[in-house]
Amino acid sequence: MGQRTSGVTTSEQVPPAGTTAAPAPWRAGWLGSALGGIVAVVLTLGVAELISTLGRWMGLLGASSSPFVALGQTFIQFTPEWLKELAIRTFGEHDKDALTGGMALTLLIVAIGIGLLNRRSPRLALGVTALLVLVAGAAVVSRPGADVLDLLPLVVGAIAGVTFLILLARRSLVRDPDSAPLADPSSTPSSTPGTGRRGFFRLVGIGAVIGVAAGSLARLVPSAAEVADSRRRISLPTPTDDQNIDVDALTLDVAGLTPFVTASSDFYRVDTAFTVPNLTTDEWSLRIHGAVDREITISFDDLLAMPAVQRMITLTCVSNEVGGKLAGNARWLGVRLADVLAMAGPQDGADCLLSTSVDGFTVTTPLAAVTDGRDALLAYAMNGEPLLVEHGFPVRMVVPGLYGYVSATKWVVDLEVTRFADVTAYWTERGWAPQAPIKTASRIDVPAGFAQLTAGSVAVAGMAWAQHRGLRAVQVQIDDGPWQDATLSGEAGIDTWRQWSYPWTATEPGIHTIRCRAIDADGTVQTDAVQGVMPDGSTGLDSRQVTVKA
Ligand SMILES: Nc1nc2c(c(=O)[nH]1)N[C@H]1C(S)=C(S)[C@@H](COP(=O)(O)O)O[C@H]1N2
Ligand SMILES: [Mo]
Repeated sequence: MGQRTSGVTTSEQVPPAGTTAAPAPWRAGWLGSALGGIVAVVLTLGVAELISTLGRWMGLLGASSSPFVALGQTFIQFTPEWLKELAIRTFGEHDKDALTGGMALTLLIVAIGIGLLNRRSPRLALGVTALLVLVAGAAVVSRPGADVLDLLPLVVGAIAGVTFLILLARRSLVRDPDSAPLADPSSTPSSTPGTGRRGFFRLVGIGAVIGVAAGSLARLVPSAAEVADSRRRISLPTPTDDQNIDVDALTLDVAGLTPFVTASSDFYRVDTAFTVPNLTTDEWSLRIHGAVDREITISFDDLLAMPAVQRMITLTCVSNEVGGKLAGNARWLGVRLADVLAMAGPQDGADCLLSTSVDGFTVTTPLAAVTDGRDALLAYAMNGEPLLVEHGFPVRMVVPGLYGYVSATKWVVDLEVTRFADVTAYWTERGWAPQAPIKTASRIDVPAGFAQLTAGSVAVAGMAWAQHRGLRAVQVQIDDGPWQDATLSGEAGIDTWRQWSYPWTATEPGIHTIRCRAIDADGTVQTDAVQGVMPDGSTGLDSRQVTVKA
């Protein structure tokens, strides 16, 4: 055996006896080996953490699929009560940090141990590693609610770590009496590129970078589990100002008609988010700046502490075709946008509110629409529950009377008071109109197109809206007959849609066309001029062709 010096400074060593002809093989020192072990563990846990985060984010894995979390929880579970109490007494609120620190220290010692073993006997190092992976795996699957799939992050992480250890051992080739050679002894390892001292430390560097990058990436993306937890923990304030709408009293009873209130899970969804932003209430804050007297930033708790307002408001997408389904009605609970803006003090000359979501989507809204007294809200709840993540959790904008792309910013984190002359927004940059009030619309829900009907009484029914103007009437026309008034459901307010129904006595067999149109509260009749959705919303009348059987 050649003389071993310790430390990373070791470079060339005396060749082991019996290999005199070959160039001197290099062998890592104690420090280098320990470092290798640490990097192997960092790599294993970093990769596992990233996969666990991605898996939870996609809803495929549970919280315990993170080996670190599973180990910590298992540790807590097996800690005797007296030790737990001691920890809480000693560290107080920081008892979890103390646990994390303790675990990190334990892992560090284990990592150094594996690194040193890998120097002397790679086989033994792999054996010990396998044992540790088994322990971690047992911790993962024994967590309540865990299943076998939750092992995936650990398994992939362990494969990365073990591969790393094997490669590392090959970089410090030495014929060791305790372990079989890992490479062909007749080769000249230290002269092969990628072996020897340089190769060893390059590999350690690469492993460290991958491990740390994977771990940080996992930290950057708060997992869906965390957001779900944040959502569960919210206790919603009781509205100080509520419309107290009796939904049943407003609802028409016609089979197949769209419900007056849209269930949150059925609400149409339109956004540019490939994956929904995951933002916890702790991470959320709203900055209000631009042409204001004082720039402010408010937290989620600040928002909850403000007077809470609950309003029924119907949202509509500009991309809704005539007769389309891109509209939904919900109870929104939140704070008046005007109240929040007033805290910052918008200055004269501004006419635009530029809002930005956490994923960079932008919206320009007329400042007047937010301050003219209508129920423009910063909403944090929908139908009595915190917003669903897809619908903007934790906070979104809702402005009655404007299409979503100019008003309804989800995951909103920034409000800038500005001028339309100075800014553009995501969709207005792509040719859609900067000013886009919702157009008066009506649609037929029943009967379905091309329905085969039995002669007699036929229920024709549907939805109509003219947000922030209100509806006066909905009318129905059969073929080229006169326009007849339909029955309107009760009115929750001028910002919500209404159901309508018309009892048609279908006597003549054959094909018939049913049309509908709405008249807004100003008396303006919905236009029959056909226009596509671009640039500011579709127009035209909805119609259905049906057959009355003989
Ligand atoms: N952050 C963000 N907010 C957004 C959008 C978006 O793409 N990103 N789309 C807007 C559009 S076009 C509409 S119609 C509404 C739809 O809201 P909903 O998905 O809750 O129904 O959200 C608006 N808010
Ligand atoms: Mo939209």
